[in-house]
Amino acid sequence: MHVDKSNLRADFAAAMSAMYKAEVPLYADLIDIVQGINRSLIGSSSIASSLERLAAERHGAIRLGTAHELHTIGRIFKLLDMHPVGYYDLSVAGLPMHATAFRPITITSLEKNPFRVFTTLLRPELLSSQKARELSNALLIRRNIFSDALMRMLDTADSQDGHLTEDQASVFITEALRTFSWQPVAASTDKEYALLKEEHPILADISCFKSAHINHLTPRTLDISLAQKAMVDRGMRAKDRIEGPPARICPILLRQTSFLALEEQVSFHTDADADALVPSTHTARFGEIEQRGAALTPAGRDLYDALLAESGAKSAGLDAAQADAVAKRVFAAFPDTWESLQSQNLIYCRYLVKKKPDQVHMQKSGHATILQQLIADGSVEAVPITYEDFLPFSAAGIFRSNLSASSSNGDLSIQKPGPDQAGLENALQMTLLDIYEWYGGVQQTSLEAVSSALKVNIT
Ligand code: OOG
Ligand code: NI
Repeated sequence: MHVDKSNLRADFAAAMSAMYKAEVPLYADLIDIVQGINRSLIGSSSIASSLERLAAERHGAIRLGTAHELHTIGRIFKLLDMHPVGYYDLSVAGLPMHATAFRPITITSLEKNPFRVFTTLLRPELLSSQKARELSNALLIRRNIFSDALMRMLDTADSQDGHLTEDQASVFITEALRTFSWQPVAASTDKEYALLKEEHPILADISCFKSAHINHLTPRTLDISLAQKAMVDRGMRAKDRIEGPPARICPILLRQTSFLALEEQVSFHTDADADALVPSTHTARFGEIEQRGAALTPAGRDLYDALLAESGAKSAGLDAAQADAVAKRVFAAFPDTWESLQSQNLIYCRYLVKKKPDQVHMQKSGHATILQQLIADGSVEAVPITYEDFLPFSAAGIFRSNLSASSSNGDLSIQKPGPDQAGLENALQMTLLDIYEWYGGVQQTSLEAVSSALKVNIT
């Protein structure tokens, strides 16, 4: 008997969550806070989601160093029915990296378990320092973050049409988790670590360890402002601004905030004595929470990006509270009722038939399209589609907030910033799904169902 991939993903995500709770106890506190808030808000939230889905909902993040690592991670996630969606160019924020997110891509699979992993790949060609580039490359080609047993399971799955039996699945989960676990002995010497960290802390985090440690797991909250307050009340050191759009009546895209990375014990090899280890610390892993809203169409996203840029420009030099006030004022230009967001084509929706329409009424189409009439007379309901992806500037803000806790001086000089989606796809040996095609497809399928149920053409 083969294991269902969504069940495998749910088991994998639960095992990862248990591992991370043991590794980073702060994460267990985050889960507590978020679940308390979600239980109290579930009835009143305007974004449709079941409490079961919310309780299980997480995303994680890993940072990889080589094409081989990314390709193999792609094979692991494929067994979990997680596919690469979207391209994120982090060089726009001065980071020598690009990313994609692995996640389920059918509504049924997402409903069963929406686990996703933001996966970053180093772009060594963007590093200005040749010395750092060579050292990081030497460390990366030497390491192997996948166990032999894991590689055997991936081959077994390939020979079984991409499936595993129950016994194989449990070996697979145990072995795959090692790749994401924290390894207390570094792969590099203390000097190599110091050199790379001086160049950029992220470079040291990617290159000096024996695993691709998961660097955070993020629960989804229905109200991030409430959750952030609860966390500060419990004494956690939160980032001073929430990334993404300001608080609104109708949530859109993604709002995220994080908690500073912890200092963790790690030992390094030394040049002096091959057998000796020196104890030290590394800061990389942190807590993060997020609130998800409606997915934006390209028109909605253009408006969002323009307003984000405007509020960024207007808040230069201001403190966090002042910058939040500026963003709130600037974002007043973004419509904030579900009706206006839908009718102005700013969000994606799933359309559902609610009752049989009044035919006579439908013939008299004034300005409104047939779809808008059907919505207006209550025959069709427009349900906003939740944004299942990430935001490059928000991701960069999360990266940065965790760098500031480190001793290094912050900005890295990178060469020729600019996207290289083909480079990421070549490394992965898979094509990335375009986010707009995905949301557009979900919306279109629902329109086709309405059309055939009501015998009208609204596609
Ligand atoms: C990834 C940061 C991005 C998000 O939620 O946008 C991210 C990282 O720090 O490796 O997780
Ligand atoms: Ni994250």
